[in-house]
Amino acid sequence: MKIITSSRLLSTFVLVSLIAFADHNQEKTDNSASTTRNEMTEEDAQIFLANSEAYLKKLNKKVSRAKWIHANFITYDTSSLVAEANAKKTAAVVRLAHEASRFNNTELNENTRRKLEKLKLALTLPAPQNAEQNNELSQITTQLSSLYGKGKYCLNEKTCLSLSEISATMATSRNYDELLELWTGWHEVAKSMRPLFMQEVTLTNHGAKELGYADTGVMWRSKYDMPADDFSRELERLWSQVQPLYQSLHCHIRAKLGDIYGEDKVPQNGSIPAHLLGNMWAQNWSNIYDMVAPEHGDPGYDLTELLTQHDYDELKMVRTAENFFISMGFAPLPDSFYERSLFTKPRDREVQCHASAWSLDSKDDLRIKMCIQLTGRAFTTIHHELGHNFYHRAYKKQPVFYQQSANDGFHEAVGDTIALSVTPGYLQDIGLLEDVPDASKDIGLLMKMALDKIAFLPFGLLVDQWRWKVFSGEITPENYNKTWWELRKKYQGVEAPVVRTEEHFDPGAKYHVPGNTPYTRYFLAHILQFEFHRALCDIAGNQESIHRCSIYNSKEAGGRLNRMLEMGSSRPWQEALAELTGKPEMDASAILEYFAPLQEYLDEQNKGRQCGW
Ligand code: X8Z
Ligand code: ZN
Repeated sequence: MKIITSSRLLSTFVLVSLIAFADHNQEKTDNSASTTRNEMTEEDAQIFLANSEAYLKKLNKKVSRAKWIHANFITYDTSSLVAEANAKKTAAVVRLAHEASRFNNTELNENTRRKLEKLKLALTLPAPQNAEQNNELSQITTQLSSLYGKGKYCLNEKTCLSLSEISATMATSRNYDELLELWTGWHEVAKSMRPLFMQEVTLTNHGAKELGYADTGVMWRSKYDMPADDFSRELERLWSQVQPLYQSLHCHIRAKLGDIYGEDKVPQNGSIPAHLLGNMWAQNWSNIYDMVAPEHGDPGYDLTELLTQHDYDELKMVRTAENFFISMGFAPLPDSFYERSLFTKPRDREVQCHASAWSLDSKDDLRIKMCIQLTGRAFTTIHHELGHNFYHRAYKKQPVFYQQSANDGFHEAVGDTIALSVTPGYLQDIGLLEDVPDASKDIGLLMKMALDKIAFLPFGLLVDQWRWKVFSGEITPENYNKTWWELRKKYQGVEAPVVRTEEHFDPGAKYHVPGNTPYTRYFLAHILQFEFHRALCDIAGNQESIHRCSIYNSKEAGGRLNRMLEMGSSRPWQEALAELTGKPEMDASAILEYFAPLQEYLDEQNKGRQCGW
C-alpha cells in the first residue's frame, strides 16, 4: 500500500495506524499520539482520508468477492471465509472510524468534514474494537444470513419447499388452510435465529457506543443529514400524509376478503389475517388483484401473461429492463454483467435468492443476483435491481466515502421510478400489448399499483420501528415477538393467523432482519419514487396524468436523473433532491396525486363500511 505523507510532520497516530492497516488487521496497540487533537490540521485530515481511501478500496473488493461467492454458494466453507473477510474489514473500518474522531475539534473545510462523517457512519453493524467480539459478531451475521438463505419448509422427510416455491403458491392459492400451512411453515425457519439475533444486538450496540452513539439504532438514524430525532419526526410527518389512503385501501380489501373467505375468518372490524394478502409478509398485495379488481375498470391484461405469450425468458426480461435505461441515454451494461450475474435459481446448490444488485470493484463490475420468476412482479424487481447498478456506475468517480446514494432511500427508489413508467403505452411501444386500454380502465391499473405501493408503506415503516426499539433496549428479548405483532397491527392492521409465542421469532422470517439491512430506506423510496417520477415526467414534457406517463426514450429525463445519481452522497440529500425536483424536502404530495382517482373510488366503495381496526 502506498502511504502518502506530507512534508510537514505527520502526527504519529496517523502514521502508526496506517502502517498497521498496511499490515492488515494488526491489533492497534499504540494509542499515544504525540500530537494532541488540537494540533491536528486540515492537511493531516486530508492525508488520513487519502490513505484510508486507498486502503478501503482494496479491502472492499476482497470482501465483496467473498460475499458474492457465499451468497451464490452457501456452504460451511464459504460461510467461514466470508465471516473471516468481513471481520477483517469491519475491524479496519471501526479503527478508521475511531481515528476519524480525532479530528472532531479540528477546523476543517466542509468537504473534509463530510468525508470524515461518512467514514464514521460507514458500517451498518459497528463492531466492538475487541478482536474476539468483532469475530463473534461477524460469525453471527454470516450464520443468520445463511440460515435465511438455506431456509425451507419441509412438509415431510422428502418434500421441502424453498421460499420461492412457497411464495409462488401464496401468490395464487385462495385456500385459507393451505395458505395458513405455508405461512406457518416458513415462520418456523426463524425460530433458531432468535438467540443469534439477541447476541448480535448486544455486540453491535457495544460497537456503536464505542463510536459515541447511544445505540446502533441512533447510528442508523444519524445517516440522514439531520439530527436523528428530526429524522424520526420526518418519518411521522410522511406517514401521516399517506395513512388515510392506506386506511381506505385496507377497508376496501378487508371487505372483499370478507366476501370471499367469510366474515368469521375476516372480521369486518379488526385486522386482516396476515396470510391472505398474497405475500408472506403482507407487504405487497398485488397478487390478490383478481379478487378485488374493479367491476368495470379492469384493464383486461396481465403482465405475467403478456410475458409468457411473447416467450420472454429471464434473460429477455433483464435485457428489456436494461433497454429502458439505455433509451434514456445511459450507456449499456458491460458484457461482464451478463457473464457474472445470477438470473435463475440453480438446482444443485443453496443460494441467497433474495434479489440484490452488486458493484464489486466500485467501477464496472456490476451484477445482479436474483432467482427470476417469469412474472410481472419479477419484471418490476429487475428494474429495481438495475436501478441500483446504474446508480453504482453513475457515482463511481466520487471518492469512496461518497460512493453511496444521497440517502439510502434514493438507492431503493431509482429502479422503482423507472418501473413506474412500465405503463400500457410503454408495453405497446415494445410490442407486448396491442391496444392501450382507455382512461375508464385506469382505476384497475391504479388499484393494482396501490396494492403494491400503498399496501407496502406501513410495512416499510414498522420493521425499523421495531428494530430501533430493540437496539435502544425498549423492546427486550422477552417481548420480541409480542411487540412485533403489536406494530404489525398498529401500522398495517394485520394480525398473525395463529397464536404466536416468544418461542417464535417472526421478524426473522423477513430477509432484512437476519440480513441486517435497514428497512426505512424502502419506506422513503416509496415516497421518493413518485417525486422522481413526477419531476422526470415534467422534464420529459409529459402532458398526461402522472399515472399514465412513461419517460421511456426521454434523453432529457435521463440526463437530469444522471446528474443527481452522479452526485453520490457528496452533498446532503436535500440538495440532490432539489437538483431533480426543485425542492429540498421529501413530500408525499406526488404519491397522493398519482393515486387521487383511486382515493375517490375507494371513498365511494367504502361508503357505509366501518373502516379501521
Ligand atoms: O429487498 C428489496 C429488494 C432488494 S434491495 C428486492 N426490497 C424490499 C423487500 O423485498 O422487502 C424491494 C422493496 C422492499
Ligand atoms: Zn433494492
